[in-house]
Amino acid sequence: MNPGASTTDTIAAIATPVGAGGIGVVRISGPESLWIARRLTRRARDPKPRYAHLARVYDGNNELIDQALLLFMPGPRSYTGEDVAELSCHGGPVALRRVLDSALAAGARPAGPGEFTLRAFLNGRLDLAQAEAVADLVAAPTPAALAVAANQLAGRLSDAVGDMRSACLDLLAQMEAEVDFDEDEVPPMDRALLASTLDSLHQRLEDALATAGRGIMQRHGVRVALVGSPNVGKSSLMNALLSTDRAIVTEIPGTTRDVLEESFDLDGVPIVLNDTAGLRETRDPVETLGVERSSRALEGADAVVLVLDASRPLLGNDETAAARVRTAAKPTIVALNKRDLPHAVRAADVRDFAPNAPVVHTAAIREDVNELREALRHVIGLAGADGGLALVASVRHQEALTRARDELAAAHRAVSDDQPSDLVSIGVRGAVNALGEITGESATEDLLDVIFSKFCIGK
Ligand SMILES: Nc1nc2c(ncn2[C@@H]2O[C@H](COP(=O)(O)OP(=O)(O)OP(=O)(O)O)[C@@H](O)[C@H]2O)c(=O)[nH]1
Ligand SMILES: [Mg+2]
Repeated sequence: MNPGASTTDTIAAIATPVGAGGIGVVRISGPESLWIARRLTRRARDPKPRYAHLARVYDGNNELIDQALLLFMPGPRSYTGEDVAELSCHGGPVALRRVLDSALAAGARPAGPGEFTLRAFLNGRLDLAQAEAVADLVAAPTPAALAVAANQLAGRLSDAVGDMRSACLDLLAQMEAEVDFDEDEVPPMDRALLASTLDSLHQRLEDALATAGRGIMQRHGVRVALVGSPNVGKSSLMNALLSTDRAIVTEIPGTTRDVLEESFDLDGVPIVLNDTAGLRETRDPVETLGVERSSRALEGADAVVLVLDASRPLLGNDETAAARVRTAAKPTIVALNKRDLPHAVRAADVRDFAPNAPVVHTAAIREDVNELREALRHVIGLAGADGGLALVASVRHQEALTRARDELAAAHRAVSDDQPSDLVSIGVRGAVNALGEITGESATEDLLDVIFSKFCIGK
């Protein structure tokens, strides 16, 4: 897909997921879409705009393919801003493929990933942050992530960014007038007022950025690996956290051979749990492979739970597992499991296992994992965080806002150092550009390519 491509051609795609479904939609957008839709449905007259017409759909050889609802939405008041025709067919993959092929034979070309939404952006129907929200909405892993995406699509982030950008543009206009005209034509800006305006913009950026950590976690999830020596209860803890019997549990050490992965929702943040094979020296070739995979899971994790069996004295394998966890240097929680049994290990005994890591007590067998949940909230920064809806939920937006904030800080320093307005304006212009990357005013073709290539086809 080339974001710079003209939007004068007509694109078509199956907009619903692959497989059989109640309904499957073929979407067509561009100047030829009305003509193509009429051709496919053999309609003598134009369909009424935004009206569902029952229609038979034929291929190029006049063979009946399906019966569908035809919906025609003329531009510019359509999703893409162009003429859009949608055929809601019976959702069988063969029928849909044939309807699409017929649209292509009639002159459309296959749409690239995200190309409908790209056109919506290029035609000014959505700004870039809203276009990204479309993909996030589709992919939202939890209700909290969905709420952030829905609000972003509704323009919550765009409005905030747009406000800050236009405040910066106002400042720039005043400063440029000051540089271009004599003092008697344009009086110089009040420096104290300029400094306080920059201050308040800086604060608004800080406030937005303060929501980014939580927002990004809600969008991507947090990967947590359960590691430890064999038989300590890693798989049982996984099951307890998920409240299911996902992992096989037996009293035989070395039960888990492969890394298991499953998600659960912790305060709206998707936690991707990895249960791993117990770490120990072994000659069993299958177990050896499992232990290697455990190490990779440890490396790939955002946080680690080091699981120990508190009902028996610590063993060499526990020390080895702890050493690996220390080397991985990830945020860590130590779980002393099997607290329902008489304990042989206390929190003080394992202080050196993972210095500074919180130590919690669990009894996976009784689903007693509240302390672990609470420690997870703290370790990933959920505890104490403002539970409100995050404004910022992507690393791209976080980076652009950070740049805008730093540019404004530079502008503020220039004011404090009594620098002339043209030097102050460099930082303000930098902030305008950084903010415009979020909403798209200053987005390059390469950036658009990166963003839209992540979309699914048909969106
Ligand atoms: N009493 C008690 N037993 C537990 C607890 N958690 C796990 N167990 C028992 O400990 C044994 C091992 O549990 P698993 O969950 O398979 O341990 P694991 O760490 O996944 O073991 P590997 O996969 O072999 O590394 C099983 O017999 C469990 O029933 C607990 O909290 N209390
Ligand atoms: Mg296991």
